[in-house]
Amino acid sequence: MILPGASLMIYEILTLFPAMVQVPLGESIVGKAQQRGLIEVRVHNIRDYASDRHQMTDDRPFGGGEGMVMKPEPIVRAIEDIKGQGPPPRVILLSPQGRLFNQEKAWELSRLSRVILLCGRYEGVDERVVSHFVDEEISIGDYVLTGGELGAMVVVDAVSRLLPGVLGNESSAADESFSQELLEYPQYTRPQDFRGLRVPEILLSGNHEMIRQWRRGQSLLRTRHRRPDLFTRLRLTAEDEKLLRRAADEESRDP
Ligand code: 9D3
Repeated sequence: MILPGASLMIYEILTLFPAMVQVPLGESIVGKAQQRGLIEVRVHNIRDYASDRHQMTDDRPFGGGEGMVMKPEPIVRAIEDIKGQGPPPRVILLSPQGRLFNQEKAWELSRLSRVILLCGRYEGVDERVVSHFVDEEISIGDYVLTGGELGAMVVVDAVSRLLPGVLGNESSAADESFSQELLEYPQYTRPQDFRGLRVPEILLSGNHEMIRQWRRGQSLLRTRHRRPDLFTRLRLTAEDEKLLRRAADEESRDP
C-alpha cells in the first residue's frame, strides 16, 4: 500500500553515552518506524570527535565552581561533520535552560527533514557552542536529569508518532490537537469482574449515546481534578456542565 505524504525524518543524536539511546529507540513503534525506513536514528559518540590523546570531552569551568563543562572542540567538530552528510539540520541542545517541550513543538519538528539532538552532560556545554552552533534549546520538564539523553529520546518518540505512516491506520494526526485540551476517560477491558472490581455498568449497556455522555463527564471531571490549568482554558457547553455535574455527583455517592 502507498503511504501518502511519507517523508524520511533523520535524527542525529550526539551523546557521550550512545548505548543509552541506541537500544530504547530500536524498540516498539519507533524501532518499527526505523525498520520501515520512515525515520532514521543515527547515534554519534562525541568522544569519537575528540582529537587529543586522552579524548577529553570535558574540562574545569573558567572562573571556578562545581563540576565539569563540555569542551567546545569535539562537539563543534561533530556538528560540522554531520552537517556535511545531508540536508541542513536544525541543531537542538537538550538542556534545563531550554524552552519547555510540548505538543506544538513536536508538530513543528515533525515538519523538518533532519535534526541534530545534542545531549549535554556534566554541568553543561561551553556557552560558545550554544550561542554560535545551536539553533534552539529544549527542556523536557521542571525536574533535574543527569543529562540530555532522555530528553532526546522523548523528542524522537513524540515527533516520530506524528509522521505519516508511523502509527497504525486508525490513529492519525487529526485527533491530536483536540486530545491535548482534555484528559482521557478511564478505559476497561475483560474480565467484567476482576477480583470483585466491576466495570462500570454503563459500558456494558450497549447504549452508545449514554456511553459517550459518561465518558465526556469522566474526562471533564478528571481534567478539573488533575489539570486545573487545562480546565480553566476550556469553553464548556451547557451539556458539558450537565455531564460534569452528573459525574461529580456519581463520584460523591460511590467513590
Ligand atoms: C548546579 C546545577 N546543575 C545540577 C543541579 C544544573 C544541571 C546541569 C545539568 C542540571 C541538570 C543537568 C542535566 N540535565 C539535562 O541535560 C537536561 C534536562 C533536565 O535536567 N531537565 C529537563 N530537561 C532536560 S533536557 C536536558
